[in-house]
This record gives sequence, C-alpha cells and structure tokens, in this order.
Amino acid sequence: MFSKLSMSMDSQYNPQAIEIATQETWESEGMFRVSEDPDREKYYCLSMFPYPSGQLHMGHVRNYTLGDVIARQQRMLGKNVLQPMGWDAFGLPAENAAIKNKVPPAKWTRENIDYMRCQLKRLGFAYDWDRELATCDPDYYRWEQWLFIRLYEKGLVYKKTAPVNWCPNDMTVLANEQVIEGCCWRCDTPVERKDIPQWFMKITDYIEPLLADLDTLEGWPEKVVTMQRNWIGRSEGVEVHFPLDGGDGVLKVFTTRPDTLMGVTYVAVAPQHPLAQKAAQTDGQIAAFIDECKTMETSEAAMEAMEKRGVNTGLKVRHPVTGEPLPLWVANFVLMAYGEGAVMAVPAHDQRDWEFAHKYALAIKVVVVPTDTPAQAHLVDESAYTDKGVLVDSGPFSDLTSGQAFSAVADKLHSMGLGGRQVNYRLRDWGVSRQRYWGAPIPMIYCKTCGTVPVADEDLPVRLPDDVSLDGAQSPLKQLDTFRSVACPKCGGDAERETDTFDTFMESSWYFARYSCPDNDEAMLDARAQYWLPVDQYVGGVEHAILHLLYARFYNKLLRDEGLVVNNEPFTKLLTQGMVLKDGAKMSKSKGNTVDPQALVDQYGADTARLFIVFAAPPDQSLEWSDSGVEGAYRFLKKLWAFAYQQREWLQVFNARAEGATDWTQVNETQASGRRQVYQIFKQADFDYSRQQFNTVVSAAMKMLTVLQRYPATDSDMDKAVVAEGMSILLRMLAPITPHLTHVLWEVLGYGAAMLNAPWPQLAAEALVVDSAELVIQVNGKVRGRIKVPTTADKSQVETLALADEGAKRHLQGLTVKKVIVVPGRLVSIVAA
Ligand code: ANZ
Ligand code: ZN
Repeated sequence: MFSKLSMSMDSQYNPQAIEIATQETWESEGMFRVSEDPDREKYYCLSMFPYPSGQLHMGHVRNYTLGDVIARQQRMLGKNVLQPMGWDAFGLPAENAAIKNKVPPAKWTRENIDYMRCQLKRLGFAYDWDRELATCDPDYYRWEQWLFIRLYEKGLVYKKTAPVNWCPNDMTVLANEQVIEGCCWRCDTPVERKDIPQWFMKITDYIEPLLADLDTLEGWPEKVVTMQRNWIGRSEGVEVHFPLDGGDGVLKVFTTRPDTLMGVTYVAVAPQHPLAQKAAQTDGQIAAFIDECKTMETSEAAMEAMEKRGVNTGLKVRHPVTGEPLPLWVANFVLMAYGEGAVMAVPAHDQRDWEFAHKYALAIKVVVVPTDTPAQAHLVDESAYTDKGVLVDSGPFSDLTSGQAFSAVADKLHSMGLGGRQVNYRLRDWGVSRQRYWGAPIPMIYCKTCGTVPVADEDLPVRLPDDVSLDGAQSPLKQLDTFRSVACPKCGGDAERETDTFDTFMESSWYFARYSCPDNDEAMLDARAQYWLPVDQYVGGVEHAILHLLYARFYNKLLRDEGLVVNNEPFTKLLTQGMVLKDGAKMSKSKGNTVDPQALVDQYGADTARLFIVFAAPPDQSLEWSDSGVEGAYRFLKKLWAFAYQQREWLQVFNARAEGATDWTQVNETQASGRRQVYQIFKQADFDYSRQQFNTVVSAAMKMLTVLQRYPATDSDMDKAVVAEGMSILLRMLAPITPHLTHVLWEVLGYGAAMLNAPWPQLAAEALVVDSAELVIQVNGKVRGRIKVPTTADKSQVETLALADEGAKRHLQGLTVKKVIVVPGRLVSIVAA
C-alpha cells in the first residue's frame, strides 16, 4: 500500500507532522469506509452524536475517544466495524444565537458543524464520514414525518390539550430552559401554566415490553436499568370509586394501599381535576386557590418540599363500603397527571395526609397496627404509621394482614362494581409538540371541512423554511403565510399547516438506525439496517440514561413493528462515561473551569490528548483534569518514540528478513524471561480491554516499554526476536488509544503498512510457562541468598534446597532453625535463634 511516510524517521517526536500526515493517509485511502460483508462478523460502535454548539468540549473528547478505542480494537480483532458520526442539529440554542447575532439558525448550525467536523477529524477518530448526517437535513427528518403519519394511521399518535409554560407578557410558550426561577427569561414576568392542544406519541402502549425487555439488557450498567425502571414506575394497586353524594357519578382514586380503605376520612383532588374546576365556578375562594396553584412548580422534588395546602369544596362523597359521607377537598399535593388525579386520604397511615389532616383539623382513624406489637396504635400522635401490619376497626376486614386485605378489598370493590385491581405507571405519553421554530415540522394539516389530515407521502418532506428572521417572541412559522396556508390533501380546499415542530428527542431516537443507510431516498431504512443493527456498543453520558435511551428503545420497537428492523432492543452494550472535572467541579463555561480541547491538541497533539483521557480514570468514573497528567502522557509518547528511533535500524532489517518465524523453543533463560514478562503484561492488558478498563492498559504499556528497554538487542537473532516481538505487541496494544504514533512506528519499523488492519496480538501460551522460579531466601528477615527451584517442587523440597544454600548456611552458623516459611514462587523465610 502506498504511503506518504518514507522509511526514514525523525529523531524527534513531532506529533503535529505525523498526525496530519497519518490522517491524510487514512482519508485518501478511505480507510474508515465500510460496507456490509455477510462473511465477516459485524461490529457497530456508536458514540452519542453532539449538538453542534460551536466547538467540542472535553466531555465530547472523552466520549469519542472511548468509542474510538473500542471501535479500533474491534477492527483489529477482525470485525467489520461501523463507526459513524453526525449532528443532533435542531434545538433551542440555535434560535437563541439567531436572536442574539442575527444569523439564521440554519446558517449558524451549518457553520458550527463545519468547524466541529474539522475538530473531530483532527482528533483522528475512525469515523465513516460518508455516513454523516445532520438531523436538520430534510432528507433525514422526512422519514420521521413519514413514520409519524404511519403511526397516526395506526392510532399510535393523538392530539390532546396539555399544559405548557406561558409568558402572559410575550404571549408565547416557553421551553423549560427558558423559565428561570418561575419567570420568563426575556421579560421576567411570572410564568403561567396554559393548556393548549399538542401531539402525543403513545409510548404507554409499549410500556410492558419496555419494562420486560430491561431484563435482557445484560450489557447495560445496572444503575441505568434501574433508572429506567423507576422512571416507568409501575405500581400495582386498586382503583376505588367513591359515589358522589347527591349527584350521579363517582370520584375515582388510585391507591397502592387498599388495606387502609376503612381508614379514609376525606378525599382530595388536584386543582386541575374536573370536580375542582366545577366547584370553582360557584365558589370564589376555590377559584382563587386554583389560580394560586397555577404558578406552582410541578417537579417531584418541589412537590415533596412545599407546604401542603387545600380548600374544602363543601362537596361530599360516600365511602364505598360503609356509605358514610366524606368531605371532598382540593389539595396542592395531588398531581393531575398521576393515577386519577385524586386520592383517598388516610391520615393515620400516610404522612402527607397526616400533615394535611392536622393542619385542617380533619379526622384521623387508625386501621392498621404493627403485627408484633398490636397495642401500639397510639403512635400516630407523632406521625403516620406507614408500614403494613394487621387490620383493626375495619369491619369485615378486621384481623386480616395488609397482604390479605389487599385482595379482600379489591375483590369486594369489584363485586360491588366500585373498582378493582389496577396497575398504574408514572410514565405518561410522550408529548412531542414544541411551539418553536428550529425543529422538524409536524406533518399535519387542519382543514375546515375534513378536520385533521396528514400530509400526503408524495408531499414529504414538509420543509422548514430557513429564510426567516427571529424576533425572539413567537415562532416565525406562526405568522409565515407561505408556510401556513396549504391546500387540503383530501378536498383541495383552504387549509392550515400545523406550525408546531417536533421535540428534538424525536430525531435522536432513530439516528442510530439511519446510519446504516443514510443515502436511501426511497425508504426510511432498508436491508442494511438488518445487517448492522443492533448497535453492539453505545457510548455516551449518563445524563441521557432516562429520556433519550427510553425514547430510542421505544422507537426501535416502533420500527420493528413497522417491519423496518428485526431486533427488539437498539443497544446491546452501553458504556456511560464519567464526567470531566477540574478542581473537583464539572467543567462548564459558567464555572469558568474549562480546558479547550483545541488548545490541547495544538500544543501536544491528538495522541497525547487521547492517551491522557484514557489513562486518567476508568471510563465510567469521573476524570480529574491535570496539566501534569497531560505532560506525563506526552513524555511517555516521546520516550516510546526515542526508543523506537534508537532501535530502528536493526528492527527494519530484522523485520524484513526472509527466514520466517522464530523458533521459540530455542530461547535461553534470559530471553524466555523477557518474553514472559511481555506476555504477562499483555495478558492483563488484553483482559482489561475486554472489560473496558482502558486506563490500566496504558499503565501496562508503560511497564512493557520499561521491560523492552532492559532487553536491548545484541547481535543474537534470538535477542532481537524478543525485542521485535515485544515492540510489535506494545504498538498494537496502544494502537486503539494513540493511533497516529503507532501507525507511523508500525510502518517505519517495518511491521507493515496499515496498523489499522494489523491483527490483534495472540497470547502465546508457551511464553507464559515458568519452568523454574527464583526464590529469595531470608534469614531473620534479611535477604541472604537466592535459589532456583523447579515450579513442580513441593514445600519440603524447597525447604531442603534453601537450607543447603551457601548464603543461608553462612548466616545460620551457630544458630538453631526454629521455623521455615515458604511462600511459593517468592521466598523462603528462615527464623533462627
Ligand atoms: C391511600 C393511601 C394510604 C396511600 C396509605 C398511600 C398510603 P405510587 O406507589 O407512587 O403509585 N396517589 C395516588 N394518586 C395520586 C395523585 N394523583 N397525586 C398524589 N398522590 C397520589 O403511589 C400511590 C399512592 O400515591 C396512592 O396510594 C395514593 O395514596 C397516592 F396509607 O392511597 B395512597
Ligand atoms: Zn379538507
């Protein structure tokens, strides 16, 4: 293979020169281009694609270095490796930049992509750039629009009203990031909740498979699986219907503690509950309370911490078993979005209900007592008794355990037609409408005659107009008549386009699949997807452990059910890399503790940057930035270069010799020992690669260089063979981490033209065999001699040999041996007095 590098070698390590030359070779030869090869095992390694914010930060460099190390090693292991890269290009920062700098989001984004692509190339990542995609490409998002229409036809997407953050001054919807401490980021007006119609994806239809398949994700960190499980939040409980007093209908509540049913003393509904809304129409106090709740934060943490407050509606419901009337309250701690938006309150056994009852002087009735100490019923004076136990004062359910009562109450309610068993999930359907400009248009049309009509397939993509000016308040699409006005695909009459755009999680949920066939203009995916998917290794930040990964898993199942992929899960293995810290804090612009990767590469080169990042911490742990660590990485590479330079002449000749393979049975002891050390180190490094603990691979490489430096080649061919072989293992071991330097050394030292395709070293088992071991002899704790013993020798043989050693004998003169301790393979310790 032709190479720009000649066989001559600079005495100095010059990273800039060799890295750029190497990158040009890779690029001109298209070495990272891959295609499907059914005869080879495929390996798809994917790192989470970046948002094109302007420049790479250190977190990106870490993420992409780890992915690249994995991809390159898999290639050396003989696999057909796909490693693509692209851009998560839609989103709010482009709009903000557009407002600030008066550049259209499309232009800003494209320029950032061009710059960041150069940065990635300079770091030497082995990407197949032919597959690059940006999610703002109409060729990309058209397929998302296409799929959305298929899902609409299947009933898997629907429209309903849902709350958004609303700025009453700017008259616009705000993204969560635009709400700063409850106020609008532009004008500081307090933000309100407003209900508007929005599109939803029925992720809840897939909730059970999304849960069940978590068990198949053996290659995922346990903590991520747990986070997903908690996010889905399955709970088994009972739905209870409380008939409304003096009216028809029932109030439905969801409870996980039906055993406490006989202890209910009031019921409470969320401020947005229809019953609360109805009561507010005739009662100003209730209306005012509901109004106050509008500006309340809805995060779980905020709910937990806030003061529990409410108002009595004056309405009553009937207890389903006793028929007793119970007051109906509106309370700020009841969430509209969970269960039925209503709770049966059991102040004796639920702490929130207990606090609320104390505050408003509501009745507290104990119905569960501890199984072992049933007399301790009074303990609800201090707080609620929330554990399970035995039922008391519970009519037909008295004396049952909580477990037995669960079934008995569920069955009883079921037989009365007033409820029954129910499973509830925390996970809601996925709202995908965003009232923003820089996103993929939602392909729907509203016609006065035909209602909601999807855009016809032949009219896809619905392109986002990019000649817009952003004034900062509303999305320009809302006023852009050329975009909005459209003929109805059904009747041809005047109609209007949907002006909302998709949540950007829509694009990032399926890019992994599109990389298999990014050039297909006829279909979303094709047979190539079946070859490459699932992704064998996904690498990214743990901050995406919940939403992105859940949506991508959901999308994968949608694609499967559309017949586009066959796998159930998108990512076989997941590596979540730790954060990059400086002075103990996460690197961030706001803290002013960032290190610019570009400056690092300019000063030391990409290999040093990569080596430091890999060496400084295990991949899943946080990494503390250290300038001296970077220096150390650079020094090591210089040392390796210098050693290679010293040995280059004989290595070139030796590697070019015609004799063929070395006959390793002819090694002498010194040579065997050198070779053994090399392989011992490699064995550990190889294992560390397999468990992705790359930091210790680097320490192994450092150790191996030290070993090779101790075995300088002489005129003996066998001496040379040991060093030449060791060097070839060392270079290959380092190749995935520092690909440029190893590429050059591999070639100039005469090992071959393309390190990229060099085979991964094989463990030579015979090299590890130890025939005899050298033991240290200590007399009363001091080293007095050394002996060679066969590895097969037993303890008493070793003892005899040690006591016969000249050095030991000299120091034992006149003493009596009291004890001999043998540490196999290491030492014999003689205690004498
Ligand atoms: C009565 C009860 C008695 C409850 C008791 C708990 C202890 P998980 O496990 O998260 O599913 N709940 C139900 N809907 C609610 C809503 N919309 N907003 C706030 N709280 C709601 O929680 C289920 C429990 O959370 C339910 O069980 C209900 O309180 C409350 F000793 O019902 B429980
Ligand atoms: Zn129409």
